[in-house]
Amino acid sequence: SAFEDAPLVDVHTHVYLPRYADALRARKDAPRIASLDIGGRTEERLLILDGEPAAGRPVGPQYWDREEKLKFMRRHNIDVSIVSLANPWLDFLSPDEAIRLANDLNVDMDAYCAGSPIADGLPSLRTLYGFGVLPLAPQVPVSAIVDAVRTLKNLPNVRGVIMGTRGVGAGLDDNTLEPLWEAIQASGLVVFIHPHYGVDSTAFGPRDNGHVLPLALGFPFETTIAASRLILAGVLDRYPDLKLLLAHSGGALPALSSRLASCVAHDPIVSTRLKHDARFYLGKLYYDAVAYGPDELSLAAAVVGRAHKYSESGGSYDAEKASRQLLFGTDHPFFPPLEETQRWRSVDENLAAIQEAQGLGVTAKDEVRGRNALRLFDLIS
Ligand code: 5CU
Repeated sequence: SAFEDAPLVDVHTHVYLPRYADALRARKDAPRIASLDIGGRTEERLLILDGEPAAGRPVGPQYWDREEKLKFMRRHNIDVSIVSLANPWLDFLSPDEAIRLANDLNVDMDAYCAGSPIADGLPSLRTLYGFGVLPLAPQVPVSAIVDAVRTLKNLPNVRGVIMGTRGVGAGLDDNTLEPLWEAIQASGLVVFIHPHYGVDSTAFGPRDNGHVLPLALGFPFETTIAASRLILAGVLDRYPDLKLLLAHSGGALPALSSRLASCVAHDPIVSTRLKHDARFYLGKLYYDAVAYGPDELSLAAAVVGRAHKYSESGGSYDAEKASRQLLFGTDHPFFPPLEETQRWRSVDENLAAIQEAQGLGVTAKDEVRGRNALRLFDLIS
């Protein structure tokens, strides 16, 4: 696509860097990449989710090979991708392993991006930038995690960090993580908050529904809970310049924000804790546009645009803000089409959602497709 007109930037696109794929291959328990006998042929299979069928899912070069990522981008006219390590990151490692592997993977991610071609039409940009990872695993001292944040400053192609929702075991609202939020805010790095565990799978019952319920509902509910806990802990009051990007358009948070605010207002323990109405904080967050439908994306835009009304000092609906904090994403290489097609249905659904969303003008849609990301990741001013 012509970059000057409407760049297309993918902020939700994953890789299992080769070093990480090797770490998964070396494991006997999930999360792992296993070589299994599938119908008489040995195939590599990905086993990462709780309660995953024993045969897992096919995994191949599209998960680790940079050329495959670039091919996918060319096929869908994506100009720039901000690539992140896929789940479950380093959650399952010992503290020493997590610290060592985070450091190595961040260097790998910088090199993975540095080796990518210049973006078509804008010679100052590469096609690939990356999110780093932090050694967020049980028992890792917060000082080591803060050190990892500082080290990212030396990696010019790393523009943010991806993290799950467990922190060092007690979630992202754990008081222990306070110095981490301070360091991340000071660094200006974007934090991509992404699910992995879903919710208690017994809630989904015994029927075999494949991966539908954990991915369609479990993943977004996990993100909804993590973001709500951050709000309720006052993290966004103490660190108002944090740039938090929520996966899958914030899950159910936009739909539940007024209920959340009302529950806060009616709760004797929490009602005086926050500086603002809970809905205000939704306007401080960024959301990928991985919603798969225009009505769901419109809802997120409307809630973000209205958030300012709920500031302590009041405000009005801000149509420009409504679009400013949404950013196109694909979730590649997950959600591949079941049959070989030129374009991926999951990509086209997310592009159509932006195109058809209510309340966003033509310029705003172009911002969501790419310019918001270029600004957020400090790639243009
Ligand atoms: O399909 C899946 O399992 C996933 C996953 O694990 N991570 C992700 O980002 N999207 C889909």
